[in-house]
Amino acid sequence: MTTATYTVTGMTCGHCVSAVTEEVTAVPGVTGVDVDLASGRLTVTSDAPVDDDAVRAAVDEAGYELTGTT
Ligand SMILES: [Cu+2]
Repeated sequence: MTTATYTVTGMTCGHCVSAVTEEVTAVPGVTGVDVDLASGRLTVTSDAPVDDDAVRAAVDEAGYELTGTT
């Protein structure tokens, strides 16, 4: 199992959190998504490492911006 953490900006409420969670959950290989609204931290769990660009595209699709990877 792999866990990757990213920073997302632009989220302001629970709706934003669900939008990001929904889009990122749809990325192939992703098994778990956790979003912390206060810090903008996005934690993605997967069986194998997921392409950062795929996560970035999913966050973009939700209407927000992935500004960092950690
Ligand atoms: Cu919102």
